[in-house]
Amino acid sequence: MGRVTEQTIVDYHEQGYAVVPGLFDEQSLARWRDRLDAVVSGEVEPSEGMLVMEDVMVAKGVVTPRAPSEAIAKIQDFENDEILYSYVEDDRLLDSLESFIGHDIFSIHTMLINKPPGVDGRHPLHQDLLYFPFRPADKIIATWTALEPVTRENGCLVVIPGSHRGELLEHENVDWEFVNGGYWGARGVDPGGERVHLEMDAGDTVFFHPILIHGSGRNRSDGPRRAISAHYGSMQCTWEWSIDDFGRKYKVVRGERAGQWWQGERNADNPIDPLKYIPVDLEDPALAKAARERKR
Ligand SMILES: O=C(O)CCC(=O)C(=O)O
Repeated sequence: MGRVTEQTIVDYHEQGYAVVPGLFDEQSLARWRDRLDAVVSGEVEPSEGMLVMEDVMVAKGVVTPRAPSEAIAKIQDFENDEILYSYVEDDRLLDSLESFIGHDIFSIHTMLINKPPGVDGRHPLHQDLLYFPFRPADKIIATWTALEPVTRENGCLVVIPGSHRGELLEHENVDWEFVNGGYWGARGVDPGGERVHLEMDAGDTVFFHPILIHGSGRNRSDGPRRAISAHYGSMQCTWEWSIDDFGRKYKVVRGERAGQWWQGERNADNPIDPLKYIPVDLEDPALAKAARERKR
């Protein structure tokens, strides 16, 4: 079984990401894949709060999927699905995370990215911090685990090494014909700059910083390209957005308060306006409300 080593930590701090090969065994991966398949095929009802997002080309009738599993771009917010959430609370991940962000850890966000063949499905280069009200950025981290081998052909992650040392950039709607909702692109990324394609085997896991610029290509293979992913924060983080509340709580997954739900302490000094970074055709109801209020 793979594990975080001293070199993993050095790489993470230098590059903004680090891959741990073989962190998960095939049995664990099969359980998550089967559950994903059951949800996307409609065999299992989505759990409370789960968002199952159809690919934009399917939704617009441009592509007719060969199977229901090829219609879905991603699933979000699976904290009420016991099988999928077992990824987020898995000790192999949490033990690893302690080396990056310390002992008291909460879960910020959960995601399964399906990326079927036959659609565009690209994810523009972006920074995940855009989506999160918590700071400091250095105390937030993403995990992304390949549920099958991911290659340039099937649309593996692409990263810009060292970009985590920059600032959070403004993001925009990219001018591609078909882009999934909420997939924004960072403004001003050097088109000729260095990029690394993270080809990974099933079970390999990349840990990455929320300011790291990353995205993914199209799935040009004939099969699926699935990944399970989560974001975590240290409980030293505070809520720093000017938008006060999403009406949701976050689960503590490590430390003395593990198992409790938490809202994050508010930090009212220098509040961050998320709308400075996000284009304003907003689908998220909380952000849309904030945009309306800002216009008044
Ligand atoms: O898995 C992918 O293709 C990209 C996922 C990603 O970058 C994200 O959701 O922030």
